[in-house]
Amino acid sequence: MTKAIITGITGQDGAYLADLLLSKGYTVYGTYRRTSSVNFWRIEELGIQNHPNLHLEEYDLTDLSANLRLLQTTEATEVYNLAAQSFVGVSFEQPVTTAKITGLGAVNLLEAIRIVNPRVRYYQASTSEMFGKVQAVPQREDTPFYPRSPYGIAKLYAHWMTVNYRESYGIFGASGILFNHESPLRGREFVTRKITDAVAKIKLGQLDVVELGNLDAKRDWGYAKEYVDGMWRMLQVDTPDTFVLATNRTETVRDFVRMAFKGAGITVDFQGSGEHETAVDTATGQQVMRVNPKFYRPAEVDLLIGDASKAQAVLGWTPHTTLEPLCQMMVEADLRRNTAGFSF
Ligand code: NDP
Ligand code: GDR
Repeated sequence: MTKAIITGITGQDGAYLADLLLSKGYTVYGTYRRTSSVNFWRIEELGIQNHPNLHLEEYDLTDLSANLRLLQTTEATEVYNLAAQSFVGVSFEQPVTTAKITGLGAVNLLEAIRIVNPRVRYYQASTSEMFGKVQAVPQREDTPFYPRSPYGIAKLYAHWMTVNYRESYGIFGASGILFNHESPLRGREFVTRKITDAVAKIKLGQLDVVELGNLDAKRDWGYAKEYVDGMWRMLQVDTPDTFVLATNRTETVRDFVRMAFKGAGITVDFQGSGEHETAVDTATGQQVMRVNPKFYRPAEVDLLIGDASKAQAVLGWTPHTTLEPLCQMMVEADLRRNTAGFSF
């Protein structure tokens, strides 16, 4: 029975990956942080919180001794490093914390692997944010990086450390450059879930209007459940490498707003521009979305669209869920939750 560590099991990808590995017969050690109110709602929604092969380990990525102990006590042979301060917006407010967790944290884990068991296979959760101010369209593994946020810069450091441990010590370090991936388990601070949750509340009469930032940003949005399968595949091949996972389609935040309202049976019209842009329900004339510049970022990533043909050729990985059904799935989940009177 293969033993795997997933750092960040309380996050979106950690929950889906745990579900996948358990279904493959793995023993999973999922890490969570000691906080005053630990939240396991995602693994509860997936129904795996009491799975006999799932072990929850209290842990912090920034503590080297915790990483050493985790490697020693679990004797895991696969490590998926998903833990991070992953919100780009917050990284501008907390650049040092982001660097410590998202950047240096990965090195703690790589060092623990080097010391405890260099044969462990390591997955680093890299990101399309490393492309930042994009140098080519679409972005591939060989596209030059130009990160535009403290988060993107911290992730680029962790990415290169993974490559360096691969080249210096022969450690099996795989780096997945994943483009945005969403799901009903997405955190509400990220734009897609912020929108679908607000749309559900507006539909149910619990909210009047949602405020957003830059509507012109373009993202390549896929389905998280399919992306964690790509992570697993990266650790099953003979040679560690770097792979892009993406859908090769890009849409604006504005398009996603329109799609989400449509999913709840509301047609919207966009009016005005820039910080005065609004969206109005065509049936009622009510304003349901407006721009608030407080959600603008000091530096923005304008356009992301990825080319995953290397992952397709080497890993046999392809995305299947397109944005419309993904958005619909998220709207319906948020309608259900808000009807029941709760939403995480
Ligand atoms: P989430 O923000 O949902 O989850 C992040 C996880 O990291 C949470 O479990 C969080 O715990 C944990 N964490 C944060 N700080 C620490 C710490 N100091 N020690 C231990 N654990 C910590 O992210 P996603 O699931 O969306 O993403 C997973 C990974 O993939 C992240 O590294 C992200 O940066 C990266 N990524 C995500 C993409 C996406 O579109 N989702 C795209 C590309 C990369 P807690 O619940 O306690 O906060
Ligand atoms: P991103 O995701 O920054 O791409 O990082 P996010 O959903 O936060 O932003 C996407 C785009 O939407 C614009 N935007 C808003 N964003 C948020 N959060 N809230 C708003 O109100 C809002 N209005 C407009 C943003 O400016 C941005 O252009 C995600 C994270 O999961 C990272 O961890 C991951 O590495 C990348 O995706 C790939």
